Amino acid sequence: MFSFFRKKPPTPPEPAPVPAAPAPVTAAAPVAAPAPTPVVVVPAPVAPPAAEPRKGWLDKLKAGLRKTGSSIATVFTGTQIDDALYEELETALLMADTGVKATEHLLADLKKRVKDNKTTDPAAVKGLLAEAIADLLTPLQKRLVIGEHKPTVIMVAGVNGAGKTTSIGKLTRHLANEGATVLLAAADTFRAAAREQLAVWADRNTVEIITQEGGDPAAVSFDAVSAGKARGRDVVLVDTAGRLPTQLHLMEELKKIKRVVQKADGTAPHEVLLVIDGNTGQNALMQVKAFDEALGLTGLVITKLDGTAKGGVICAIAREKPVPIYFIGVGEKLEDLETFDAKEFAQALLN
Ligand SMILES: Nc1nc2c(ncn2[C@@H]2O[C@H](COP(=O)(O)OP(=O)(O)OP(=O)(O)O)[C@@H](O)[C@H]2O)c(=O)[nH]1
Ligand SMILES: [Mg+2]
Repeated sequence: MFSFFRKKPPTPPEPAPVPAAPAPVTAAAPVAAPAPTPVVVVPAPVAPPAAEPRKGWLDKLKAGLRKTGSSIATVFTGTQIDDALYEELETALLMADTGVKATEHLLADLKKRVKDNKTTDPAAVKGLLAEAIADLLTPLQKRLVIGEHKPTVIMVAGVNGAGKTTSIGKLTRHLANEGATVLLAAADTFRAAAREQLAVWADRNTVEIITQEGGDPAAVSFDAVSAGKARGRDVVLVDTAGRLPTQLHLMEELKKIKRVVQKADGTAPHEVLLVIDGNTGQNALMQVKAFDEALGLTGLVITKLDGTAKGGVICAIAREKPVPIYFIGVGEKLEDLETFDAKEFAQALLN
């Protein structure tokens, strides 16, 4: 069983039919009075999507991580479990961006498992390693919850090109498909294309975008959260411009967005997500630490694990800065965003 996100409590459906779709993009800043947009809110269906899409997605993840998998697999092709095997494994894990601390942890854990199981066959050690990795990653496995607050305000940050807007687009479509009304704040006011990029993903009936070309990102976010509250939307997603943690003035701007969102809704933001390009290697851990210090992260989205990403950095995050991973991206299509499953990921990493 699998659900993309959890929704609670479900909103009772309105019987009114949806009329012809209005223009998908609402440029409204500052926000006017609550718009009587006739939107039918359907409770999230409990039934999970068919297993097939997830299988296709898993195949992409496995293909992306194959290089890591095959270099780790060669470690277990010998006939003995000895120091040389552990040394080779240490190298393979470090090369996969696992980092020193997580690698040390995994080796110690693995040795214990080998001893406890009285394992003598190197091939069986690979299975034990998969279990050790899955156990390390399990604390990161968490579902995004929608519906505890109305709207649930989700702020999204990350370095340039990490995949923020694409991931927001995919998430928006998933939410809209399940009947949630979504309001997007295009707080990336630097690029005119950012709004159009979001609009492409927007579902005609259930998604609106608040934007202001060249405006202040914090003001746009404030307007969006106010509008989300006034219009009774389920989710407000705030897309921010990419920035490096070393660009201190831009990090200050992010903090300001968060403060201003809080002003619009005392309980918001309910989620602060960091989007990380899976190819970033060990630098990903630094990004988690820096953005967490500035914003207090509640979750991560790891993208581009379909490319040349090595995947081990997720173990480093689990060991050194455990922030839940809500979603993983393995491509540019809607179905290429999926929930994170520790066991599945461990197996994909060692396939
Ligand atoms: N292969 C692959 N490409 C991705 C994935 N996610 C995003 N991309 C691509 O990465 C590029 C950057 O994505 P954006 O969503 O624009 O990134 P962003 O973080 O919003 O970028 P800025 O707003 O400029 O900081 C685009 O070409 C996306 O199609 C993924 O999971 N896999
Ligand atoms: Mg963007």
